[in-house]
Amino acid sequence: MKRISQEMTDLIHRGLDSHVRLAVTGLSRAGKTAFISSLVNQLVHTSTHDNLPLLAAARDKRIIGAKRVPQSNLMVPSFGYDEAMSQLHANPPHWPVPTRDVSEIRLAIKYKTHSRTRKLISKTSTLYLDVIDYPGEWLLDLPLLQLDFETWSAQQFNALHGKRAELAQEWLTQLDQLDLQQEANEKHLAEIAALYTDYLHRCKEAGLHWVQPGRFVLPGELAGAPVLQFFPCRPDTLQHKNGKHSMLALLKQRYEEYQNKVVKAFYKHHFATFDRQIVLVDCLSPLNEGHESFMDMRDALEQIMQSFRYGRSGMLSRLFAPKIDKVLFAATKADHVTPDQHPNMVALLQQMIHPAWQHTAYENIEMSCLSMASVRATQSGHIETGQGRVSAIQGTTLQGDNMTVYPGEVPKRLPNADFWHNRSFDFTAFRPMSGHQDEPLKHIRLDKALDTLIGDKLK
Ligand SMILES: Nc1nc2c(ncn2[C@@H]2O[C@H](COP(=O)(O)OP(=O)(O)OP(=O)(O)O)[C@@H](O)[C@H]2O)c(=O)[nH]1
Ligand SMILES: [Mg+2]
Repeated sequence: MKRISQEMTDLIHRGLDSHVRLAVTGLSRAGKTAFISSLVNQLVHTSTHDNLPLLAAARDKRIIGAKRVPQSNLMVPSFGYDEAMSQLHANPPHWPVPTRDVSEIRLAIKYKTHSRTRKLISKTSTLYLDVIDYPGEWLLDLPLLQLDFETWSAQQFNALHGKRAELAQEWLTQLDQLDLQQEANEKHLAEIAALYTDYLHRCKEAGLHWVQPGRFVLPGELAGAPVLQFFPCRPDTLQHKNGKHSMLALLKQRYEEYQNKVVKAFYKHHFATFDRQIVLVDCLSPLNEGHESFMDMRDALEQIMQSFRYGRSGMLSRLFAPKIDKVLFAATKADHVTPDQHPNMVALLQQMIHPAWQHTAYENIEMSCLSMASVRATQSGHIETGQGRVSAIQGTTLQGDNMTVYPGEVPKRLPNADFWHNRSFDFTAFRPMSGHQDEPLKHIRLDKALDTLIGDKLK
């Protein structure tokens, strides 16, 4: 009898425990690794520190403790939390190294429940939180599923103007010497594909983030695989009839393989398992870089948003049945600017995503925006100048110099090209602030992000 009742209690407990898969994405350098490291670090410290006042469960002292537990999906690499923390706690502290692939980490958060019904059975529950890190570039590939090779090629060539046209020169020279009707030669194809991949990398270095196929710049485990060896062709060279074994036939075959084995596989095995999503956006770097880079970031964001537009009848829904019901867009690295500029950061981010957001039906998905800093690198305060007191931030540059600066105003509307002519905005990269290992990392509004993303699961 005792055994049965123990089994019953276990069963009820399991029924009460919940599980959330929180996906974290953003274009490269958006701040994903810093965010996940800080999220884990904050949650494991919250039972002993008042570090998350904007997360209701933490503020009400209902979180009993959080710890890392083995992840459920054994086929995905583990998120490098210990490595990231040892870099952030080094002397001097430095930022974690760039990551290139999907990874995940699992936390068990034990909390005192609020809910009357839950309380009747047990006073405590556990939320299992899986946090998954994946490159935002992979979401740029979704539109490929609806484009055949010819249409995709035409789109890529349409986009070849401005900086892109310059950066593509080497690849184009080789492409123009290629006879698409000749018999397929894998080695030759690999060489031109390498030049195309170089071009995409150069776009990213120049601050242009809309690159397709997204896996070419962040291949993860597919680096060097033939499925990543193809490229778009000039539309006027695609009209000829081609043989079954021609270069063109092989290119098309690889493109289709990429659609099926890479893009679809990601949506099916990863994306469709996510419950909640945070998209990190670094709006400040494109402000530093210029108009073209800024507009490009906006386009890339619009493309990323298409992945959340699945509704009940969309193509994605039919294929993979995704279940994300909340998406939070977060403007990261807010500690780069003075606090009075934070509302402008949010307004700017909202304007970047609003057109796409308003003109399409995001059925049953809640979306919101905020600004935050996962790991603070600066302190804010005031300095006295000839004109009076002005707000400023203070930090240590990557070279080790202490600096107090006023980085400028963040425009609250989408800036036009003139903004960059009278450059009024410039920010410096700082080292993360040093802190003791026993103390949680310093952040700005990471707790607000957590409350939006998982607050309802901690009731
Ligand atoms: N000041 C400040 N800088 C940040 C913060 N988060 C990230 N950064 C800066 O942004 C850089 C990139 O952050 P990561 O967390 O590595 O970004 P990521 O999205 O994981 O980048 P990839 O792994 O390359 O895709 C860091 O090296 C820092 O310089 C933050 O909260 N504050
Ligand atoms: Mg990373």
